[in-house]
Amino acid sequence: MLHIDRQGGDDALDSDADTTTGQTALTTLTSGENDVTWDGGLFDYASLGDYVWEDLNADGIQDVGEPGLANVTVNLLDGSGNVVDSTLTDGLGNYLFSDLIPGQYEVEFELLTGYVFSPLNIGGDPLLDSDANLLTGRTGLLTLASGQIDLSWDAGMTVPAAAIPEPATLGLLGAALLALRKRRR
Ligand SMILES: [Ca+2]
Ligand SMILES: [Ca+2]
Ligand SMILES: [Ca+2]
Ligand SMILES: [Ca+2]
Repeated sequence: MLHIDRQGGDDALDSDADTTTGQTALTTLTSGENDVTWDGGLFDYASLGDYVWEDLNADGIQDVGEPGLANVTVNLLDGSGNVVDSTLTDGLGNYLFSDLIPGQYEVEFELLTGYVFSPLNIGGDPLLDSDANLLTGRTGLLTLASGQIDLSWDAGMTVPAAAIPEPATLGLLGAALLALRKRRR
């Protein structure tokens, strides 16, 4: 029989029974233990982060002097594309999802108003590049191993050059140029 739950509405809580099982197991551990049993095996929780920055020169690389961006919404998706957690970058542009069961995830960065994403996967260093798809803001599926702390999932945002001149200013400038041309004829 179909059951439609109209209460709660928190997909993150009800979408993954395995997650619930894993977290229930954790509550039975004595303090100091970090391994939990899941699907018959042992694992350590994994973490995922960690940075959104303003890519001032729009080259897709985290350069010295480029600041972090605060209050950027970062969503954590499971391997099926469901949002399982969400957070904001702190004052330094950092974010972190911790206590994660090893497996497949995807990170989704929400673009700040007036910005575009930096070009992704530029240069050879995954710790210094941007990983957000220019259209979706998503990293693509990534895999976390047991105990892994992967801080290589970052996003650069930049104010597009074309957006810097005010349209109204351009209009006035255009009108002035037209007037000049007419006077010269
Ligand atoms: Ca840069
Ligand atoms: Ca990358
Ligand atoms: Ca990266
Ligand atoms: Ca990083």
